[in-house]
Amino acid sequence: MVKAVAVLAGSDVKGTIFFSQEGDGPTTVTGSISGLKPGLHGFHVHALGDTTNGCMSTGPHFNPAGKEHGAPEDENRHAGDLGNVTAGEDGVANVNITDCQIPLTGPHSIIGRAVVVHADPDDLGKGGHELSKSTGNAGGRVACGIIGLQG
Ligand SMILES: *[C@@H]1O[C@H](CO)[C@@H](O)[C@H](O)[C@H]1NC(C)=O
Ligand SMILES: CC(=O)N[C@H]1CO[C@H](CO)[C@@H](O)[C@@H]1O
Ligand SMILES: [Cu+2]
Ligand SMILES: [Zn+2]
Repeated sequence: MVKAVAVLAGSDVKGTIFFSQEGDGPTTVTGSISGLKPGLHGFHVHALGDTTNGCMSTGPHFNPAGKEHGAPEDENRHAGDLGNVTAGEDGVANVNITDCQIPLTGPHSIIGRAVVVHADPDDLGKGGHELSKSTGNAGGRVACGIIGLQG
């Protein structure tokens, strides 16, 4: 079992996201994020674990296969496309996602990359906006954290 964690930090938004993967199986993503506006928020793995310029320097969605932006269940999606998380009226989103494209080992490992939560919903590539096919038009990056190995 390989485990990893990302501590999300933003000006109002905070959270902790845990990752675990057994062998070559899917990766489970759990945790919670607080301080969000109620509703849907785009939630992705971005390519770089670089926060020298805050969440802006984490690069685009992690996309080792060179695909378009999409929904987690789509064939044509970035590996980092985890859809959105839903915050309740209290601003808290509980995360519980299982995904096969974000391994914690091997050439496409997400260790050292970043988790980003956005201000707005991810349209999952279907919004018809010029940004739909690259970012899901999910708006600003309200918090991010670098994915690091956990013992
Ligand atoms: C996540 O969801 C699965 C399947 O619904 C459930 O078995 C598991 O307990 C949940 N984990 C957390 C941390 O909520
Ligand atoms: C409205 C919408 O886009 N909902 C999606 C948010 O993300 C979750 C997790 O991927 C999907 O299940 C929803 O369909
Ligand atoms: Cu993103
Ligand atoms: Zn994407």
